[in-house]
Amino acid sequence: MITQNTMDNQTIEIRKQLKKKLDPMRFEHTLGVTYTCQALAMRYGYDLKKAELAGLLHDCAKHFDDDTMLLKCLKRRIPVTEGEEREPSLLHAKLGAWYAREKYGVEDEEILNAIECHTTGKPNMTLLDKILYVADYIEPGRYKAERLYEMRKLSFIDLDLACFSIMESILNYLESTNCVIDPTTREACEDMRRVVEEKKVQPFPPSENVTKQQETPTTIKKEEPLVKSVKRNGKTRRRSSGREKRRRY
Ligand code: DGI
Ligand code: FE
Ligand code: FE
Repeated sequence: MITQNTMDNQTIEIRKQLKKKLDPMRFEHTLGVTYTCQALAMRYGYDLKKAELAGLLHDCAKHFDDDTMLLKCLKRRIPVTEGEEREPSLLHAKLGAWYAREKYGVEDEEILNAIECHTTGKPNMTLLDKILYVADYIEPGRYKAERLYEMRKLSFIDLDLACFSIMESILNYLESTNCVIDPTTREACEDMRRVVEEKKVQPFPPSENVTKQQETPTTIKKEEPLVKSVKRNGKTRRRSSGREKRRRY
């Protein structure tokens, strides 16, 4: 069932709490992600209330420093992977899901899972996982993310393709730096590549598409190539995005 009444007491209370805990920029980002989650939920036929809660709470543990996050995870027996131990900032997603359940009273597993995987993604992402992952990248307050204009437009045309393109672009960036890459970040990207490739091989005819939640790439008229190529020494190569700026605000 699609819930329409989203601005209820729970939402108002969560907003109040988050406004106190998060710094003003993070709070604004949170609201941006929330509205974008709801817009994508409208586009792809998902529950607006659940999309709202996922957006509101996705960064609710972002204000802790690395050591505090590690300690909190150990104390609460939240499993920490080797990648997370080396890059504890990734833990804000897992810890956020814990806070969403224990402190903000969210019981819905779909919402908690979406919060938990919002930074790295994961294989077999659900519709809400993808909505949150994409919204986090394209929300209106972002301005440093790579190919934002293109990604914002694509997100409302083909969510899978947008999700894959964002993952690929983040992975390219991470590979261009010396930072630790969690295996889940790579696995998520490879899985979305497979999903996008499979849709290309087995497209639904547009007439059968009306009941589907997402359009297939074959029904889309693209104005720009998604993967930009450059010619060098007579050979066509993919343009490296690794040198472009990391998304920060
Ligand atoms: O919390 P936000 O800043 O809104 O965004 P986020 O939760 O997506 O996480 C911030 C960064 O984490 C983002 O720039 C991409 C990065 N990231 C994703 N996977 C990995 C990663 N960073 C490292 N070091 N390793 C990863 O595997
Ligand atoms: Fe985050
Ligand atoms: Fe975020």
